[in-house]
Amino acid sequence: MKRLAIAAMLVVTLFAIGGGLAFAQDGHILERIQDRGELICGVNTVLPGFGTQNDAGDFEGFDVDVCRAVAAAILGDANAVAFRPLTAAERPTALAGGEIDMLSRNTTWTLSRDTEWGATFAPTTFYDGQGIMVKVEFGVTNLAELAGETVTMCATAGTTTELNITDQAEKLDADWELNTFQDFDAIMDAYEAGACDAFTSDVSSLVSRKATSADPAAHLILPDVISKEPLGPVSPQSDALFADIIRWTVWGLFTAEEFGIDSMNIGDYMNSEDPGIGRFLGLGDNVAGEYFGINDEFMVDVITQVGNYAEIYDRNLGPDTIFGLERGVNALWTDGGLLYAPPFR
Ligand SMILES: N[C@@H](CCC(=O)N[C@@H](CS)C(=O)NCC(=O)O)C(=O)O
Repeated sequence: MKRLAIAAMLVVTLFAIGGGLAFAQDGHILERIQDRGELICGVNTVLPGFGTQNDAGDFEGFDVDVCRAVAAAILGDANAVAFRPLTAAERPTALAGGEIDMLSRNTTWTLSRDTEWGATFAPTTFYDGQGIMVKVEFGVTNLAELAGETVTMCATAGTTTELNITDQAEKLDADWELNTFQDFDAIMDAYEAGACDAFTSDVSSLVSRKATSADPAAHLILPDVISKEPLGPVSPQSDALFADIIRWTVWGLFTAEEFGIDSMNIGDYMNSEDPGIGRFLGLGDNVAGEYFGINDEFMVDVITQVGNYAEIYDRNLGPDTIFGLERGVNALWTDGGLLYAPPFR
């Protein structure tokens, strides 16, 4: 009798562990991407440098390339992506409703989003902060001066931007009226037309909008940064395996840069005798992608087709683009920045 009870308890325990493992892994999103032969990625289309659609209708930008990297990792094809344009406010429902597999759209990692959105945030791909832009003719050169003015401030609805600026106005006891818009283009139009004295957003997007405006020299981004905006890809919390794939693909982009492996020289590394590189690229007997149920050489596809982190950054945002963004804190940890990946082993 006693033995039977113990056996029953053992069965229940094993079942619970098995069930737990199955839940922790899941994999339904990976399966659906593999069946469909395409990754559905939610993106911005009005943020040059991060997410836009060019005249030929192709999507491009830093966040868009992160979608392509994940498609290359899973499907071996960086072009196997269906891009789904989303406004800021549409993000949580698109993610929760399964309309998209993942989101790569200048999205800030916060506690409430990590929980209430039912989301899993991948490692930060771009460390940003919130800034404020004014017209030079407005005559204000920093936040303290702006605090003394009566200001109509404009921001995108459904963003951390509107929450942070509300905090800031309260802290500074400033007479600022906040107008929010669903559409980012509408803010820029209102600001250009003089309906907004100041335009607040992530600094990277202010740089983007200033550089692509009719007269960039007419605008000033104030030197004050009022928040931390760690931006990165997001996937549904229900699928830890898929989240792991995104996570390790992002870390793979950092690691490739750290090893000095890029889309041009990767051929030189395909017979590397360095065990760390062999493991990273999944060469020979090394298991890499198999841990997730994808190709062992998944990082070879990512690097060959999309490049390493530095290539993605330089192509979309770097000194040779109109945005001319320095790497700053977005440099590798070995260069004094914040990008740091755990070991591929
Ligand atoms: N990083 C912030 C802001 C994201 C955001 O959507 N920002 C605006 C301005 S940078 C934007 O991209 N708007 C475009 C749109 O909503 O279509 C967040 O995650 O809430």
